[in-house]
Amino acid sequence: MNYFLSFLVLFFSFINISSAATFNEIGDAGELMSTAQDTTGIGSLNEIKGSFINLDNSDPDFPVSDIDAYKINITNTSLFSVSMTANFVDEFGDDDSDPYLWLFDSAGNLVFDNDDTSGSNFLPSIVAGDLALFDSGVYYLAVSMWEANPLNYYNLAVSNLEEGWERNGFLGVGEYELSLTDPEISEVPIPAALWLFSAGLMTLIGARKKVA
Ligand SMILES: [Ca+2]
Ligand SMILES: [Ca+2]
Ligand SMILES: [Ca+2]
Repeated sequence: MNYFLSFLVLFFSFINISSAATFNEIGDAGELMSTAQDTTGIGSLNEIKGSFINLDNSDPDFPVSDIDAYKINITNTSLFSVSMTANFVDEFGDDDSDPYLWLFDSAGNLVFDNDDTSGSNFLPSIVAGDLALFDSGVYYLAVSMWEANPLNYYNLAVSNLEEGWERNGFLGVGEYELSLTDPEISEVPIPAALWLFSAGLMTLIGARKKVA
């Protein structure tokens, strides 16, 4: 590995470790714990970009709205917050930007949900402090349309992400963005990053010694 290459490795491994990142939905994210998309990468995650599609076009009277789940790692629950922007239309082309946010713990159990930020803002949010009483670690963040609820939402039982959802037929199709504070990107391949960083550093030191 020459001096320039080792510098590049060092530079990019450092950039990867330190920079904030956007995760883009890959195809269509699943809606269960087992099919949620891992927000893989290195660094802190500050944005998730995705889209809602009509999952079943076969009967125009019964569109099936999208639900997307993402695996995230929250390092400081008291700082954690989410705000959402969305531009959804229903099956008639009318605005239907009324999504819902759900947060499930590492076992898939529902711990927090929000429909609307306010009476006039139908976009959901999680505000810093909402999760202050919860432990840091792996969570699943899911977005759905209003009134698509995880099973057992209206029962006394705790809803679990792996058990599925019930929908009421409201359709939203379009792009959305989730702006996050705090979460690290989950499933971080730290050993690989550290290896690259160390390899770059050692080569750099070796190159400097040779020069000296
Ligand atoms: Ca989707
Ligand atoms: Ca989906
Ligand atoms: Ca809403």
